[in-house]
Amino acid sequence: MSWMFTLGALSKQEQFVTKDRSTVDRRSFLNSAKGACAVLATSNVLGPAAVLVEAGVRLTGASGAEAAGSEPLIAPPEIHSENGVLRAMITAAPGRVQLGDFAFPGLLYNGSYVPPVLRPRLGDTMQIAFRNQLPDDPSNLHFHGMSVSPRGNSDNVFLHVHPGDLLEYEVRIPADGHQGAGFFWYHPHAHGFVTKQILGGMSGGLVADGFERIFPIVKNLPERFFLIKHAEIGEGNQLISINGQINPTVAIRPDELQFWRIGHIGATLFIKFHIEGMPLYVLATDGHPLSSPRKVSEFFIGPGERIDAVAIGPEPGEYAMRTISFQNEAWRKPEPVQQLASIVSAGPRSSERDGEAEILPAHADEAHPWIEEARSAPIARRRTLQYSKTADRHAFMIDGQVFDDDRIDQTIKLGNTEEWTIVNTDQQYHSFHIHQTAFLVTEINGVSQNEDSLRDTFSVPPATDTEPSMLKVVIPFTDPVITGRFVYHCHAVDHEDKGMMGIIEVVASASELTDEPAHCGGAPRR
Ligand SMILES: [Cu+2]
Repeated sequence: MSWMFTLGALSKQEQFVTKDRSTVDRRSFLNSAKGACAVLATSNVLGPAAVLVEAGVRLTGASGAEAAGSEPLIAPPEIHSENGVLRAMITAAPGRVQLGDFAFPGLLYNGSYVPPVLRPRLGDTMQIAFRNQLPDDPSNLHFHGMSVSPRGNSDNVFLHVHPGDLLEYEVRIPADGHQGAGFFWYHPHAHGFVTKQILGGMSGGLVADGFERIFPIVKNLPERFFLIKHAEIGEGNQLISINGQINPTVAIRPDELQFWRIGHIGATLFIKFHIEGMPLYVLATDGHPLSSPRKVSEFFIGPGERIDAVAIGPEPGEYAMRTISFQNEAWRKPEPVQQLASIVSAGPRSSERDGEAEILPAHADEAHPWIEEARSAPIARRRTLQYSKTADRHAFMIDGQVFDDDRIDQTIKLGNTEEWTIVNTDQQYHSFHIHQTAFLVTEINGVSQNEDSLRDTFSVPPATDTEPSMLKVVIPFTDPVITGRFVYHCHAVDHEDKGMMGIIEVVASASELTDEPAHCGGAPRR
């Protein structure tokens, strides 16, 4: 499983374990200790909930005695559908963002760093009026992970909404196609402007409701969103927030079951994290159910990836959700450890539920034939994509080319299932994401994977000094609703903006090759 990769875990010598049990990458610690404003992680100075950052950067969030229990995790606002229609107005505009002690000029949906979670049901239509009030840049909406039409004013990333314009999206969510109930998200997709806009705050959650029909165990459980974003705070450092909060407190009772929906809806950062002393029971990846829950204690989550899981309230106490430092880009030091949240287990013990003994034997109730189809379909064609970059890191390429919105890179016949191999020649993580369809991960660096769920985004490990890395996926292009033109790309969106994206066209027949403008089309109106 990608989020369980062995990422070359830090060796004992590379770790520096402080008295308060926080484990800090030694190099980061030493770098931090060198600086004049270094914050030393000793139990005398910082409470267990403190955030360790590098020299020159202020300690953000709560510190010291006031660290634990600083601010309860907030629930994002939600918009539900009524009578089969989800109506929303989303306006993109500049606005100020405050994350703990750190403030910056953001780019926001509806004035909020945590805009509404859209909650349609299968069979519904989303009617979303999108207004671009950004001063300079085009934008648009993409519904990440949804198996919906890429055409017209549906999930069409080739539409650009220019400043001052409004576009009315209408996205029909089929009840009888591949789209299932699960956790997705929305964000801008105007090539060249995506990083700036997502980093500014433009992204939100999207749930196709009905997951309790797949896993009845989540029915009536308290549902919590963990919407992960990150902001650049200077000197290459990132500040990770959850629901726009720095190190919020998550309350749970001992033995209580909660349904956690963890989504990385940020721009570029690959994150490894764990909760000290507390596993999670994963039910779905990228909105696609596993056949049965899987107990996991460490997660790797790249930009765009999601995890649905059940949490069980541990014995009373405080449990830190923290990043684990790891080497991503070969040429720069790892990100320092950051505390993401404090899980506080307290209150009367929950006696209604049976904990792990109840969760582990659960099975997905609705058969999920899509993964079976991906496993058993004959491979109609094999393709290889090679990821690379220029030495100055200004251009990121697939097969030696940067994105061109006038070029179709792959033409595919509807109904085919293909095997794609992504070869990463670059010594950093990239990811593979394709619109409109999920895929099955079958092999990583020559090791076959026994995946129990589909993905729509998957992190591709860095190349070594001597060898590229390699990801193999099986992609079913079998749902008629996806006929049309869409894209695949690295979801570290700075790489996408710099060219690491290609265009695919799924054709039902020769006569259906083009029935719409390739880009900047549609009918935006003022
Ligand atoms: Cu990338």
